[in-house]
Parts: sequence; structure tokens; C-alpha cells
Amino acid sequence: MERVRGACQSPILILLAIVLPFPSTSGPAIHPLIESLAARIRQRRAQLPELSPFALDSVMESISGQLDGEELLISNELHRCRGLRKLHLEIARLGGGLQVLHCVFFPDPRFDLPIFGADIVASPAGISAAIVDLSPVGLTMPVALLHGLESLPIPAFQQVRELPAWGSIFSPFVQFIRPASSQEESWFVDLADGYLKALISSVIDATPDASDAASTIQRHKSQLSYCIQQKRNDKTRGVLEKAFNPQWADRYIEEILFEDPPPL
Ligand code: BLA
Repeated sequence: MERVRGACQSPILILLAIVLPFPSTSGPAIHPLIESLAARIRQRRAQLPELSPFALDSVMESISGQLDGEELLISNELHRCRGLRKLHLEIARLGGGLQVLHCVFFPDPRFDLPIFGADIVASPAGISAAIVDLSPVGLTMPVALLHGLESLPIPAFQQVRELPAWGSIFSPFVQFIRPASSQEESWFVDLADGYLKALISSVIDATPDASDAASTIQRHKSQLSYCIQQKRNDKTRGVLEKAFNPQWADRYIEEILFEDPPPL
């Protein structure tokens, strides 16, 4: 039995799958924190310069399958803009009632911009992980951005989680929490929004270096190591392997979630 199938294959449907929010289907509602962070990301994303959607060259935009009679869904939105080579927002409903929001904005290495990353993991027991960061890929964080981030108040989250060993890629501004209330959930959305707002003003002001500049080459290398480290997250792999299968999970992680940045 085919467990995974691309839900849409014609170019028009592929485009719709990119621009439309999570496809309507039966199953439990998406957790309100995932809904509201996704909405905030979409609002901010629309403010980016020269934003355009792009299609994957496979059938991976909207993926559905079945696991023990349970519906599995992954919805991907992919864009690029001036300064950012790949903006990826994914909402997934996987086995065991698990829901995930995954978002990474990868910069064009010619620009001195950090990587925006956010992940929310919800199960029927509630949100277990909410993480947001602007992770530097230059030697330092751009100064204007640093000032923007330093001026943001960090809410007093009750349950701050310890980063795994591969988390050395994150900045001192990383917030990794288990929200303790709906108020904390809304603080988290506001914090992520503050990071996005700071990033967007840096994107608007940024000018590119040459493709062969030492700074560009260094940022490319550093983006590659971000992807390598993220691929060490066994929890992401484990969930995808269980919901689909190991080969599929591997391909999805290597080609869609954390593929190597294209050569300069
Ligand atoms: C943790 N990520 C997790 C967990 C699961 C996933 C099940 C464990 C939950 C927990 O520890 O409470 C699953 N995350 C996924 C899946 C996808 C996903 C299936 O994105 C995609 C389909 N992960 C990221 C990004 C960041 C990230 C961009 O993809 C950060 C910017 C972080 N996820 C992250 C961290 C953990 C995590 C730090 C905790 C890992 C640990 O404690 O070992």
C-alpha cells in the first residue's frame, strides 16, 4: 500500500498548495499556538521585499498519508525574497496526535543576515517545545540587528528548557521553552514577532557582498554547518520515520528541511 502520496501534481495545484494555508480535512483542530504563530509569520513574511512563492520540483508541497487509520498531513509554504534564499513554513500533523510548526528563513549568503528558525511541537498533552531564534551565520550578528534584539523584553517564561548538544548553532537570544499557560503562548508569539520584525528591517537595509567575497564564503560555510547540526536532531527524524518510513524521512530531511545551501 502506498503510504505517502503527493496530494497535488499539476502546476496550478502545486501553486495553490504553496499559497493556501493548511488544507482543510478531518482530524483534530490545529493547536491555537501553531495557528497564531503561523498567522503572524505569514503577516510578517508579506512585508519582505520582492517576495515570491516557489514550487518544489517534487510532489512534496502537500503530503498526506495514513498511519493506523490516522491521517498524516504536511503542508509546506515556500518563498524567496531579496536577501533570503528560502523561506519555509511547514505545518504537520503526524502520528500519535502530534502537531508541528517548523519555520526556517535561510539567508542568501551574499547578505549579512542571520537564519530565523522556529519550531513548535504539540501533542494531545499540550505544547512540549517552543523554540525561536535568529542564529548568526556571519562571524557576528549584524550590529543594527543586535541592538534591535537587545531592546526586546524577554518574557518571564516559567519553564525554560535546556538545549541539546547540537544546539550550539543557536544565538544567545534563543528562547526554548515549554509554555505554561495561554498567556505564555501569546508572549511567545509576540517574541517571535519581535525577532521577525527586527530581521525584516535588516533585510530591507541589507546590501549584498560579491559571491566570491570572503564574507560570503564564510556565511555559506556557516549555513551549511547550521543544516548539518539540525540534521542531528534525532527527534525530528524519529517522528518522520515513524509516521512515514526511514527512506522517506531521510529524503525529506536532506532535500526539504535542511538541504545543503546551493553552491555559490
Ligand atoms: C524537538 N522536534 C522536537 C521534538 C519533535 C520534533 C517531535 C521533540 C519534542 C520535545 O522535545 O518536546 C519534531 N520538528 C519535528 C518535526 C519537524 C520539526 C517532525 O521541525 C518537521 C517536520 N527544530 C527545527 C528548527 C528548530 C528546531 C527549525 O526544525 C529551531 C530553530 C529545534 N526541535 C528543536 C529543538 C528540539 C526540538 C531544539 C529539542 C530537542 C531535544 O531536546 O533533544
